[in-house]
Amino acid sequence: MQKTLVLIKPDAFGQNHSGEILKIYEEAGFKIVAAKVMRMTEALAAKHYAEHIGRPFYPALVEFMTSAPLMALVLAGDDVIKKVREINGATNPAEAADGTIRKLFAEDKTHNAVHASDSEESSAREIPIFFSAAEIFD
Ligand code: 3AN
Repeated sequence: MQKTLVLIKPDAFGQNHSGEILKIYEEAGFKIVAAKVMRMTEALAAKHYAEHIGRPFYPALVEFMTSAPLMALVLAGDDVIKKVREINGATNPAEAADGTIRKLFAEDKTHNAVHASDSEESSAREIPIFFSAAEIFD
């Protein structure tokens, strides 16, 4: 079964939207095979967002992602990587389609409620940053 890493970011988690967000993923047919509440450190952010180090938005991104707890998840299901990206909506909430999580809960390109892996390569890289094999029940 295909797997993807999802983060319910500090904005959506702190505003108590995680229940609604989990419901959206579950109703779409995906299984939660790992979950934890945690606070991202700067070192973890540098690993997870390695491709963005040096970009103008990187400092604000790290400041936000380390500012408060988040919920990390692994979701499993058919075509879960692509489908969860569709359910999440565009990175910029102003461009996110109606009914997407970012349309519902995101404020701007930094405070955008959720993250999901964008490819099989990304999910294989990202999942072990957050979860050990023993924490994943697939
Ligand atoms: P996505 O999360 O939609 O895959 P990425 O991987 O391009 O987007 O970017 C990772 C994160 O970096 C985004 N979720 C967002 O929080 C932040 N980000 C990306 N582009 C910008 C930008 N132009 N301005 C501010 N933050 C950005």
